[in-house]
Amino acid sequence: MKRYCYSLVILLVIYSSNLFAQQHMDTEILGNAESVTQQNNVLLIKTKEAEARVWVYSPTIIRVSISKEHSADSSFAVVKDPESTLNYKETATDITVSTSALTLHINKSPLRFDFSTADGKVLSEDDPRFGTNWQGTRVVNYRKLYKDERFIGLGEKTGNLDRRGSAYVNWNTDAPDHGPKTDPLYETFPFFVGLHNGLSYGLFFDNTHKSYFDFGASTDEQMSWFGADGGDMNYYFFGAQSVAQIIEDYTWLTGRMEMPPLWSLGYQQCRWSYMSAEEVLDIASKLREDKIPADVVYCDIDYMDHYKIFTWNKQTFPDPKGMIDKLKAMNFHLVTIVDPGIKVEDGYKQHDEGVAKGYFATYPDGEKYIGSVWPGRCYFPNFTDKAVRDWWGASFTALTEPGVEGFWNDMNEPAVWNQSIPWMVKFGKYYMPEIRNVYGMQMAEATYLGTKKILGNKRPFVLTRAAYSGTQRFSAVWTGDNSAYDAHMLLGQRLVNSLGITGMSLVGVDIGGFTGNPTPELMVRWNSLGVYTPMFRNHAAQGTNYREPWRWGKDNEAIIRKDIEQRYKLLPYIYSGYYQSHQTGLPLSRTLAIDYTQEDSIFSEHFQNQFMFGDAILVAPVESTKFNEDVYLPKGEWYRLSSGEKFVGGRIINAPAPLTDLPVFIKGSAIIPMQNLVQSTSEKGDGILKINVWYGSAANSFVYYEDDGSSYDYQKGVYYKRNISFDPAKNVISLSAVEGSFVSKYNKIELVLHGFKGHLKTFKVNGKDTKIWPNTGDGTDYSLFVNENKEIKIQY
Ligand code: NBV
Repeated sequence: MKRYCYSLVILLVIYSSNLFAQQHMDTEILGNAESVTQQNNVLLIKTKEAEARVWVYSPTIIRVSISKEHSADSSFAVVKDPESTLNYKETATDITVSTSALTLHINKSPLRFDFSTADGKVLSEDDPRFGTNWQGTRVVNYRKLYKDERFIGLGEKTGNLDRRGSAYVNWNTDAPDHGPKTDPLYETFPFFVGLHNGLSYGLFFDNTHKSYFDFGASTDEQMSWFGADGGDMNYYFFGAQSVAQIIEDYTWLTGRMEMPPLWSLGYQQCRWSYMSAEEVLDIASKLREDKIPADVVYCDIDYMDHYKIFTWNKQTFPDPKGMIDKLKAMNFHLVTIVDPGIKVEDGYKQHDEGVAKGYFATYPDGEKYIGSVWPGRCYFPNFTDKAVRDWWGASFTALTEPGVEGFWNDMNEPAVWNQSIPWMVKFGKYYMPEIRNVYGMQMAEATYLGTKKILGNKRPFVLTRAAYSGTQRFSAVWTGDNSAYDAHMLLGQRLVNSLGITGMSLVGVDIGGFTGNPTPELMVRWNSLGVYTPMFRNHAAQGTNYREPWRWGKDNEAIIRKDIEQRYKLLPYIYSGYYQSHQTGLPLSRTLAIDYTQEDSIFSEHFQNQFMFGDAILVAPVESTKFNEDVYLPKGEWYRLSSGEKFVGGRIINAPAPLTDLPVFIKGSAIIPMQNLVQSTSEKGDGILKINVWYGSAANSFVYYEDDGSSYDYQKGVYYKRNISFDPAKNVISLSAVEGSFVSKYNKIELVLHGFKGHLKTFKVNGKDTKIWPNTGDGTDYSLFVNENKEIKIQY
């Protein structure tokens, strides 16, 4: 018996140690370079275990991809091929790849990749001990962490602007009730910018699997690391020496937004849900009646028949075209929601077609995967397949025929009730873990390209909740289900600013907070911040108090109205800002880390929410319970927009911040085109474009851009563009000759000068003495009209 017991114990020990051996994963190292060859534009470096490939995309972008088994080289994010020639030198110990801007130094034994500027300043290096290695399918890259290194980026991530000491996971997640620290949220942007020693670099880890970024959070400050559950160590390294230029390079690689429809930049009124056509029309009429400028109303899920996508509820929305025609007559555009889940129901068009064509996600044995969402049991389209995207895109006729022009993609993480989709579920050739992070982006692509095709030459507006790098090519994003409290308002601003670093310019938050009920003060304050939010949408959850501007009493409504009016006055500037995003990728809302990277104060917790709205407007968000606020003004000259008071920057000021006056500052030498009030973007207005210039000691210029705001004709040269410049050294303001064939909707240009007191002498337009009149009694603001498409030179 005793012997029997002993052998049982021994057997158990052997069994459990086997179990351990099965569970234990060794760390596999990358090893040493054994062969180095060039194949066309790729440098191939083989080790015993793996292969590293190096491409030069441009003088400032080098790609490294390390894999044990490189599969087909495809990317959901990247739209460019390498455009520069590969230049490298090899010695017994090293390989050096160089461009005019960047040097990649590769150590052969062990294989390590270190980047520096062309003149030898170290930008970022592998951790010499660990570099890239694997644990099972998990691949990780360990990097040196510099003492003063800061990190910004990763898109929709909570926490501080400076991500040093924090760790994040990318795994697109429906995150209702998230707080200022929740991670992950809905979107994946595996791109960050590192800053140290006055230098900058960017790194885009193009891997769609669940991924991890650790900026010194867990490593006793020894190193930073990033990695993923599967796929390759495939990254693009950006070596430009400014954050703006790195963003430009990142969006060159992953694409830029097209010009958005002008109407989508106006005020948008939403709610889950306006329950009937009558209610939608009432909301629109009331906005007009109360003279709240607005352009958009939304239909959330309740417009559908049992939540079936591409249907209308016949009882509550009996005549969608009739309703939309009435909205159009009031200058409104309608946006409707669509979710990815297709109800399992025989006889429902999208169900029957999708089943017949095999367009839905399946278990490995081919059985269709079913998850429950709004409509009940649902199938999920495989948006990674072009045929499925085309089919999905073509289905939008059900919405476009009655006149819908905006398409809101929700629940596309994808979200299913109380469950996560099993790992074995297949979307075509991809298993769920590889595809989850791009599912929403692929849905947005299908929606954008499909509706663009149906609408002909009209720009659709697409808004998505889930996203991956490159989504800017197809869609706007919003930050999901936020909450009605102050810290969430500030968090939202950081999310918007951070999304800007990762190429997303058209970004919104639910103004007022989706869940919970804002106090009147919070509503007013958040609305005033909404003026300076790229997408300006008021939205609220089912069961919450109504949020429309008139629900807050006459006095508050008056403040809300005045703020929304300011948004409409700024539209010429805002639209030109989107032209910048379209051309260079620079976002409309910019963390101060873009323009004022080297000023330490901007990273402090107190000032990290401040941002530039376009080139020239600095906004300091303030909680609704505070009526003055410390604001850090970066180096330079600033004017408080509301009072004209001038400040010298590089210091903290205490700014009065009543609910009627969010602290907004204009940069000295700013050039800001504005218009007089209109009630919607469809209104013609009084035809006056007001070019505002604030006096400053530095020369400045601004590209004013205009087109029809609704078609793609701008891509054929039908736009109106001119460069406006201000040169205080020569006392000259000039407007270049108009470029492009579009006829501006403004037939008069009014030049409005601010803060020019003591700087004005004679006044000549193209050499001729011209009349100028004061706008204010104190001799600081002046106006004059100039009307010519040719170059205009104003000497003052
Ligand atoms: O469609 C209803 C809501 C929508 O209003 C919200 O903006 C989304 O983020 N949607 C989520 C589904 C609600 C699930 C509780």
